[in-house]
Amino acid sequence: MLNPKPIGFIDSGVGGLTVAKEAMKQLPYENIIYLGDTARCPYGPRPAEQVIQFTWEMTNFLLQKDIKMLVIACNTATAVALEEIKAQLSIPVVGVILPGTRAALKSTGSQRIGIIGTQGTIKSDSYKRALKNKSPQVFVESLACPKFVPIVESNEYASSVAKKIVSETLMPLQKKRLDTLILGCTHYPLLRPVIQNVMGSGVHLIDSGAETVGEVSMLLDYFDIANGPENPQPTKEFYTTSSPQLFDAIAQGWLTNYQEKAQHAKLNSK
Ligand code: I24
Ligand code: DGL
Repeated sequence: MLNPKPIGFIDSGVGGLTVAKEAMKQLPYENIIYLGDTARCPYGPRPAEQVIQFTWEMTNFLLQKDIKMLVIACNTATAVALEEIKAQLSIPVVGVILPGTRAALKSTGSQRIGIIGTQGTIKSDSYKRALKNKSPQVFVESLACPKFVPIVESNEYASSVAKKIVSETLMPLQKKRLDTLILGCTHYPLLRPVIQNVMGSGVHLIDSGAETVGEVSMLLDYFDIANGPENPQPTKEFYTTSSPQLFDAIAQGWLTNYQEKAQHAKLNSK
């Protein structure tokens, strides 16, 4: 049974396009709707209550578009809102945290895993709990990196400034003898070369977003709702809560063959 309904992706802004890009690559026949709350980005420094509220507003917007599955492509939103949203929806809901922890546990030999993310993600302790829940003996070191999102968003992610900030920030992880580090934030794949350089080649980096699409693919098969080659030209819709032009500029720079025009979304705050 095919299901031509779209898969919905929500994120605090444009960072979730790293997840959407991976989805377009791994699932080329799926119809996609992406909503980024660019007007209120970043979520990382915000209190959990507020992030939960905003994530519900985005979820309700996409439910009105009749999606078949919801991907919470933002680590900060997943960390605080996934359980509650999953419990209340009747469609499958996927977050970016569990798939990354699974990949990390598979990768680690020494049982010493690091996790980096926004303040909200690290404060929630969601990654650490998920790791310990699956593998109680594993050693986990978490670190909030509040300067990383601003480096990416100021387009400096390949500069010497990035190199300096990343190496200073990751200092506390250097002596921890980690062999695996989870990139627990949508923006960090852009800093991957710099992070790899700072951590050294002995540390395996896990891109939580890329891992998530593997889980989406598995669930589409499990529920028998995947699309195949009979849908050769899947639809892509993009919504943003701020300027569609600015959104398009970033999407063009990041996605291959981005030809769409983003639309403005108005979310209902209670
Ligand atoms: N990257 C991100 N956010 C930005 C940015 C960026 N500006 C330059 N680059 N701005 O996230 C956020 C604020 N905007 C968003 C649009 O609406 C208005 C407010 C990371 C994106 C990851 C896909 C650098 C940059 C780019 C193109 C592609 C990738 C990239 F310009 F990192
Ligand atoms: N999307 C967020 C995350 O993955 C990063 C940007 C933000 O702080 O909103 O945690």
